[in-house]
Amino acid sequence: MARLVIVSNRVPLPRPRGGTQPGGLAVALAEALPGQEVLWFGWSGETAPEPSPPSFVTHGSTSYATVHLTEAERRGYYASFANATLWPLLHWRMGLAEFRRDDHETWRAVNARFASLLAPLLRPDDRVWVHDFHLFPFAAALRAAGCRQRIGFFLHVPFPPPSLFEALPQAGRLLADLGAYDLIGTQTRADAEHLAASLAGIGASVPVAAFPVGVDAASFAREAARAVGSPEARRLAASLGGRALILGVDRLDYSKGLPQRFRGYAALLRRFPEHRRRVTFLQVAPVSRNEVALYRALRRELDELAGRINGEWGEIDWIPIRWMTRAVPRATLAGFHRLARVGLVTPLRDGMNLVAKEYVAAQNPEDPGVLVLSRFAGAAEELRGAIQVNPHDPDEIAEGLDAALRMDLPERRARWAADHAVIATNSAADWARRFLAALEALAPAERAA
Ligand code: GDG
Repeated sequence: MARLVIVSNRVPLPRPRGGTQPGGLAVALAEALPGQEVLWFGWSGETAPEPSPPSFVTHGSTSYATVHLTEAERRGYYASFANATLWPLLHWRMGLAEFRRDDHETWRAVNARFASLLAPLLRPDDRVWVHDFHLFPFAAALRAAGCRQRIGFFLHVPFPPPSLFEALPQAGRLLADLGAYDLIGTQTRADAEHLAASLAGIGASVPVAAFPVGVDAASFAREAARAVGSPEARRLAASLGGRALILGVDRLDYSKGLPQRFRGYAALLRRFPEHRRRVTFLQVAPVSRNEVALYRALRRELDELAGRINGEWGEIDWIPIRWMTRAVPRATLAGFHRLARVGLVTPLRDGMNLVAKEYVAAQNPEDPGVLVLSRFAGAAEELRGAIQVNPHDPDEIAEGLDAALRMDLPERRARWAADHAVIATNSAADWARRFLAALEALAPAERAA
C-alpha cells in the first residue's frame, strides 16, 4: 500500500497522556487509518527565531514531521491571513475580514517554504492529502518543486458563493492554486457547487465533490455510556436537581452563533414561562484564537449576556446559564452529552460541526435527547431528525427549544434513530477511506492533462 502523506496546519503530535485538544481535524483523523504508513507534516504550533528544518517523531506506523514558524511568519500566515482574512470570508462574514497584501505574501511564502521542506521527503508513489484553507497554495508549491504525486485537498470549512469569494483581492490567484490539486473535497454539496462555480470562472477543471466528515459513533457512544458514571458527570447530574439540561459545546468562535444562542435561550425563558426553573443551560466554550481582537470582544459580549440573563431570570436557588470558557476532557464531555435532554448547536455557518454528530452518538437509545441544530451547519444536510432552526432569529431558537423540551419519547426515538443511522455509516475512518478511494480512482492521465 502506498504511503499516505497528510499535510495540515497543525499536527496532532502524540502526547504521553491525557491533554485535551479541541479542534475538528485532529479528532476526525485520529484512528482513521489503522496500520497504514503515514507521514504527517505541518506546523509544530511553536515559533523559533530563525527558519529551521523539520523535527521528526515516530509513533507506531505514523511519522510526524513538524516545522516551527518565525514570529513574523506566525503573525502573517496564521494569525492574520488565515484567521483574520480567510476564516471570516469563508464563513460568509465579509464585514469581519481584514485585507492586507503583505499578510497574503507571508501566507504564500510559508506555503512555499513548507512545500520545499516536504518535497525531498516524498517518495514517487506517495499519496498526498492536504487539509484546509491555510494550505490552499500547497499543491501548486509542490508542483513548482517538481513533485508529480497525486495530491488531494479537503476543505473543512464552508466555501461561500462565488460573488462573495471574489471580494478577496487575491481570489483569482487562490483559485488558480487550487487548480494544482487532483481532487478537492468539501463538507457539503452546497460548498462543492460554490467552489466548482468559482473554479469554472477561471477555467480550472479540478473534480470537486462532497465528502462529509464523520465521527466514530460507536466508540463515542461507549465513552459516553462509561462517562455518565464518572465523578464529573455525577456531580453535574446531582447539581441539576431533576432539571432538564440544555448543552452547548463549541470553540469560542464567532462562527458558532453563541450570542444568538444565549438570546434564544433568554427568549425561551421570556416566552415560555413553564420552562423557568425547570431547565439549566450549560455552555462549554474553550477560549480560542485569543490574540485576535474580535475573539476577545466576543468573550466580553458573552460574559455580559450570560450575566444579564442570570440577573434577569435567576432566582436564589436557580442559575439559568452556566458558562465556562475552559476546555473539558473529551470523555467527560461525552458523559455530559448523554445527560443533556437537548443538544443546542447554532452556528451562523459551519463546515460540518462535529459536536452535532457527537451529541447524537452519545445518546441513550432508550431515552435519547433532542438535537436543536442550525440550518447553516454542514451537518444539517445529513441530520434531518434534528429540529432545524435559523439561528439569526432568537424566537426560532426559543420555539425549537420549547418543542425539544416537550417532545414525547416515541418522537424522540424516531428522530434520534434517523440521525443515528446516518452517522453510524460514516465514521471518521469511512470518511478518510472514501476520500482516498476517490483520489486513487482518478485516471493517471488526468494529472498529466
Ligand atoms: C472545523 C470546522 C468541521 C470542543 N470543545 C471541547 C472539545 N471540543 C471538540 C468537539 C469537536 C471539536 O472540538 C470541534 O469540532 P467542530 O466540528 O465542532 O468545529 P471546529 O473546531 O470549528 O472544526 C468544522 C471540523 O473542522 C471537522 O472537519 O466540522 O465545521 O470549523 O470534536 O467535541 N473537546 C474537548 N474539550 C472541549 O472543551 N476535549
